[in-house]
Amino acid sequence: MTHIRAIMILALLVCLNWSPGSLAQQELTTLTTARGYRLHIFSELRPLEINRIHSWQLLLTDANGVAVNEPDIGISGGMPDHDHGMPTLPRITRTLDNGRLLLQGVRFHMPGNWQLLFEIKTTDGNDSAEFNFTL
Ligand SMILES: [Cu+2]
Repeated sequence: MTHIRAIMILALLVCLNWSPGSLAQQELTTLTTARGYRLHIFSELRPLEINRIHSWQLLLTDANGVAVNEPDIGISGGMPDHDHGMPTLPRITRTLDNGRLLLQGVRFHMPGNWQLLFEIKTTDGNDSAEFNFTL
């Protein structure tokens, strides 16, 4: 009986895509609108804090979980409820040894609902993704 319960819990965790690593690294993901690619966000600041400038790492993977080669990603965003943008202009500055893109200059200057927009160009065409969160 306990075995069955353990297997059920394990199956549930697999369904939720849970792993100790992703939790510790605070990986956040969102799907792209056109191709359903997954954009993984790894924040170097965790939990996120108000007014702390920091970097994110981005990784784009296809439906098979394979990293998409050399995507060009532009970032914009702001607070839709307040009708203002971001206080900084975060930009991807380089590709890291682990294949992730380094996004520098991330800062959120007030609590509330934030929306980030990613314009994505790959060899497969143009795509986009939206990432919403509350601080
Ligand atoms: Cu605001």
